[in-house]
Amino acid sequence: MGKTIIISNRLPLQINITEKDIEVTPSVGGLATGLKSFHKEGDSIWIGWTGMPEEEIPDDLKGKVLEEAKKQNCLPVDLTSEEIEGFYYGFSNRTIWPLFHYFMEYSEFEPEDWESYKRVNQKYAEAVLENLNDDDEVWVHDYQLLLLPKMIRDKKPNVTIGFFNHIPFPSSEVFRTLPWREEILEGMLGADLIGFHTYDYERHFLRSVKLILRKDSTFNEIHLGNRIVRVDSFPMGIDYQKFSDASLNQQNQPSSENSNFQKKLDYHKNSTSDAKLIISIDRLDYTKGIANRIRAYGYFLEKYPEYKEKVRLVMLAVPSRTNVPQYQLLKKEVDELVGRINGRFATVNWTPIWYFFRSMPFENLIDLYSSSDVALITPTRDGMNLVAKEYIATRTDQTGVLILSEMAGAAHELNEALIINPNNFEQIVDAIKTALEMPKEEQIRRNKMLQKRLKRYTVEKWAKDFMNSLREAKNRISKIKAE
Ligand code: GDG
Repeated sequence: MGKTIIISNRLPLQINITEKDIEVTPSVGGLATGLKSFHKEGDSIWIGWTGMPEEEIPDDLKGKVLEEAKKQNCLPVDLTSEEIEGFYYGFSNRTIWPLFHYFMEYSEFEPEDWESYKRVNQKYAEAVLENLNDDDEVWVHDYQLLLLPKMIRDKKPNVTIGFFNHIPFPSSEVFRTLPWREEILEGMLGADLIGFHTYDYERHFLRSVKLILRKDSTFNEIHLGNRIVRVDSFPMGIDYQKFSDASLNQQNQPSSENSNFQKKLDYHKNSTSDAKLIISIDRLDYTKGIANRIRAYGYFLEKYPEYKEKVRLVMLAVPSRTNVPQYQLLKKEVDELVGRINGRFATVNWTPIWYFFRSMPFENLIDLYSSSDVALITPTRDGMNLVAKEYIATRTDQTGVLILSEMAGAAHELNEALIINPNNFEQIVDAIKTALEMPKEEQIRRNKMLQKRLKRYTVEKWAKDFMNSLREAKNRISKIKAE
């Protein structure tokens, strides 16, 4: 067996150009955090974009970028500003992302963006084909590269290809509105195995294939002439040990980080008040339900005034896709909402919301997870949501309460959390109260079960399961062909 080639839009590293040199930092986001552990251990190369427009990398630093990427077994695909606009901000994030998260009114159908999406998928395909041996296995990731499996298959009919979709696959009634729906489905069907986080996404996909391509499936398999495509669900886990170890280490040695954030958190921890901490962590994205979460928190303070000065919401919103108008509008809305609630409820000794619009070092994230009493996670749609799982893993003393939206893929596995409908304010408000008042024994009882499950189904197991299923699917096809 050869190597595994992982392909995703972004590499797990981010290149920034400083004065006359380059700076390499890890990239933030669910896919990168999750797959990094798999990549580190195995014999794999990772193909993707560095996050910098090609024109902005000076010629004399191009070699250095390649060299730095290679140190981490990564191969950069260069994208021009024009490609980033059409393929990434355009078709990926103004068409597919909103549509697949049921924000149909945000979804734009621009033929030029579609053309760019096809061209850039072809560019990734060429990068793969240049590095591909016949016995290699190819693992394509996510909604930016839906056409890639077929593009590779057309050139290498026998190669093993897996595809995993990290975001929801919407109901066929939503998916069918896409003008390029046939090409997208055919692109995905170039894989031998197509994986989703949940059974629902898998059913939606199979139903779309039946409705749009008129292809039936039997026992999750679609027969396409001389090929069979298997479709299955693989709920992504986390590197459990990494999060629980980091949390234990943090508790033993106070952080030396002297950031504004750290000072604030230390202040909160050391303050004599018994104020409880609720955390909220996401990329600033309209699918994460951030604005409604703040509104619900405001409503909570109004409905239960006895909680004034007794609770604090620490909100970390990581900047994301800042070129897309909806994200700019959301930023404005969140700024205003935070201002309004702080303006209305704050006292001399107390600010109800601490809001950070930036990304934070891993250690701060761990500190935030482990020093809070409640995690409030209320996406209106979310493929999985790893933050919910990471929160549970850092609770080494098994206290803490997770409030989680039923619209997150993770809700299917985390039944012991307080599960809410993110559109039901009253329910969120009551869940906040229940969480703040939950007896320690009950918190421990719930978290014990959650931790047991998350410890067992880690990201490593997820990747192994996917790859084993891919091999099984491929072997079965070869056997059928031989018979
Ligand atoms: C997509 C899907 C699916 C966040 N802020 C910081 C930071 N993070 C890390 C978290 C976590 C990751 O980013 C976020 O993952 P999520 O899963 O919550 O969300 P998306 O980025 O939307 O991911 C999602 C995922 O793909 C995987 O398939 O679950 O549904 O939308 O790991 O820890 N990390 C650091 N600083 C931060 O400020 N270091």
